[in-house]
Amino acid sequence: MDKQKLLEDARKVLDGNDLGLWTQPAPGLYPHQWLWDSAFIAIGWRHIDTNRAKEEIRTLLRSQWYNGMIPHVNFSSQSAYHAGPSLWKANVSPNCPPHILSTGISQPPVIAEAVVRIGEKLSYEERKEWYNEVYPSIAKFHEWLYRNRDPERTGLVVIVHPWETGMDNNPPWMELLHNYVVSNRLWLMENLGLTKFIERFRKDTDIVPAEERMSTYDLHAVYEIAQQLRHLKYDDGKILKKQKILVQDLAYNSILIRANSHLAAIADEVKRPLPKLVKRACERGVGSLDELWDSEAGEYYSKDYNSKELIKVSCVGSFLPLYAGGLAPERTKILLEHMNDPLEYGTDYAVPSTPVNSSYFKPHCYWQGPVWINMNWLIVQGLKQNNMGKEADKLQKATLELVSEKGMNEYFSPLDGQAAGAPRFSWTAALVIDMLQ
Ligand code: 9WN
Repeated sequence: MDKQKLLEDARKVLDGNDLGLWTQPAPGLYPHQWLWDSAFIAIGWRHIDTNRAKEEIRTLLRSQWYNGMIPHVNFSSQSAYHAGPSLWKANVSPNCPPHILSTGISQPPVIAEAVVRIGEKLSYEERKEWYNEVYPSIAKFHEWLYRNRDPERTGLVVIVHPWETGMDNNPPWMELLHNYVVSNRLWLMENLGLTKFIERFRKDTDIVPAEERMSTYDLHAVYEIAQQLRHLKYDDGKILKKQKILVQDLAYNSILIRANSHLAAIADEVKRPLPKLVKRACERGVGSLDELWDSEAGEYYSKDYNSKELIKVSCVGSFLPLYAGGLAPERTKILLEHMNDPLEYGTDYAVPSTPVNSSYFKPHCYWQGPVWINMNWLIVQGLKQNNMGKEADKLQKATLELVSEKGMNEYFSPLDGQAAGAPRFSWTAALVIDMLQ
């Protein structure tokens, strides 16, 4: 692997997608600012220019709603996108500031991680200034999550839309989606055989082949859920009472638990109090995930908030408790066995987003099989913090080799490494830069 060339290629992708105050994830397909993309992207930018990395986060924080929510997409008005402002009409919510054009949902809270990583590159004084600047918004965001999305104070927040997970068509969510009739319109579309016809009007498949994206049925189900949330004016209280598809999502909560530790470290450095609910979440730490552990399967799962049942369908999110914090060594060992088992996640190119023995597995289809570089990055951090340094190094090296061989794509087949999705994908480039340092 030619590390210098890889670094230069990654740098070119970031430069090419840089729009000054923020970075588009991929030209054409994703022309706006996404929450977790920008956090990962800032983790790359910090090695090139810390001011530019800060700007990425500042732009994101400027899209914050009055109630603390940071939206999953911050729209730049001009560019066409398949699920743009007219789907969301976010200003039906009194919480959406009038100058903001955004979606009405959020995405995994990787922001505190990015803020701390940028902080590592600054002098003590600069870091304090940086932390003082961003702390109030991030604390407000985490507080919103616990106040509005965990009203029963279970320690696990509820996710209300598959796009909030960032892993759009991941199997546990699709399992729920297929078990409920999302709407009559969708039922008719499927049963009158209209799906094929409707497929012609998709915008995303003009750019990426249809077999690498969500199915038309699933995509329309996802649009329908967005419309249902819009009708409820994005009021979390009403959403948690009325919606059928609500999940205490494993990956989301794992990321949030790690983010809380970062937030606590920031608060400590700038001598500010943590919001009470966040402090409580910090005390619970990875222990909150215990109720998602299924000892029989030796696996963590997401939970259906309405039925209170675990959704016993595996996806790459199963490994994110490693990222959340220090797990009991027996659990880490069991998770690694799943990761290395050739019948599950032990593919030639690691780590697949869905295990090969799952009925959902499709090697090129989005979050139902392909390897994603952000997932590998999160798992590498998780392995490191669980004293699995050798395994972390191995996965990091394999990840860099994969991108070096196949390109800066959005995702890759776990069977033969074939590149798929959008080319010149920003977080692939940013996290490659980070791993190369
Ligand atoms: C919907 C931008 C985003 C990522 C998500 C990824 C994909 C959007 C889409 O692109 O989702 O949010 O249009 O398919 O699944 O993780 O943040 O890169």
